[in-house]
Amino acid sequence: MQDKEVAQLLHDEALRQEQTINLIASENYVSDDVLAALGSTLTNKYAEGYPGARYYGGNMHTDALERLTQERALALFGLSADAWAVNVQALSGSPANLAVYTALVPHGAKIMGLSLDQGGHLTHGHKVSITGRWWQQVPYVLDKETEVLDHTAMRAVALEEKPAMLVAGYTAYSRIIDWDALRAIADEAGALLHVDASHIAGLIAGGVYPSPFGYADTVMMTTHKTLRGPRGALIFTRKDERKLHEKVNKAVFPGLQGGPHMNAIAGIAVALHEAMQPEFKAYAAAVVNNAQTLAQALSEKGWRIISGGTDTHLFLVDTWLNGISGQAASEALEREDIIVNKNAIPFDTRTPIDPSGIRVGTAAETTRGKTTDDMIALAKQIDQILRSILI
Ligand code: DSN
Repeated sequence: MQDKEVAQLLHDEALRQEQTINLIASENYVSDDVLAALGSTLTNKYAEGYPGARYYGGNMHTDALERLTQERALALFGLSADAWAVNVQALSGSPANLAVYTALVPHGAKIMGLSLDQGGHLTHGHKVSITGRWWQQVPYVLDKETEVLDHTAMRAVALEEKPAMLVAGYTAYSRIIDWDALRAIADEAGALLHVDASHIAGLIAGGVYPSPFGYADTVMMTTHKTLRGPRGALIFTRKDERKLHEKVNKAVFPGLQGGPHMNAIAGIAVALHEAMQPEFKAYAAAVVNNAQTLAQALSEKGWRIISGGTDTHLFLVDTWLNGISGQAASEALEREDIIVNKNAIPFDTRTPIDPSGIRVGTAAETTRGKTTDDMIALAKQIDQILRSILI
């Protein structure tokens, strides 16, 4: 690379990634093939529109690529093109959720989403997100005792508020979601069911987490978390007489975006192909096994795990119970090259900038070949680091 300054920064970041233990639940390491697709000449190409209907010439190869990506996305989740459509152009998760609401929820109508401090996401209608200004969030919360979804309370909120859309799928929730129960609540309230499967996408693809496709009207997922692709998003829409998929396509382009990032779409296609291989099933199972082992080992050392454990790639630790804020915990771990993020825990009494816990995820380290033995050693190391700042 001619640009020495940028080359140095790229080198430094590569080294940082190599030399640290990455427990950030939303990150992963892509393959060299995904990186090659991202760094390809496709970044030079404008492809506004959809395959066969572009606004620029020279799109014969991007048309084929986008169609291939769509076919792979449907195939990975066992969906037929008659029943489901998929849009592969959204730039990432937040714009993808925005596109779904823009398409399907009238301006000012109600979106029922899990509160941010309980494990939801900003774009599930939080007031600091545009989704909380253009639509009205009706929040739901977890059961205070068990720290899992409380379907009875959810149903009561849904029937009282009659939201236009129920949003399920979270950023800091470690348990199996009962899609059937959520579909029933949405139906009773007359709401659409939108699933944000960003965190669990790879687990669903790998067959270790229940699929929401039999229940949802729309499923959005980012491609760079457990799915292990480049940054991007897929929006799956049920195809029926409601024509939801046509509305979603129009919301993505021309509603919210111009030209799609075709190099990222190529990277997504590669990642989807990788996720169809038998090794990916083994990977997904190992991710969950590692998370469960790490959570159990930390619990045995006296750290409270929210909801008592995990069924996924992630879990929350209540560090404040042992006298350490989430900020102090994440800083202490980073000094020893273990990277996590501070995170609110359900019913947190502290602020989002210095909450009561940390979020821990195993997708990235499992990609690097870490085993359950490594998780037990890691729990010991984390425990020692955190206890060292107590004295
Ligand atoms: N930033 C993502 C996460 O860490 O979960 C969600 O947008």
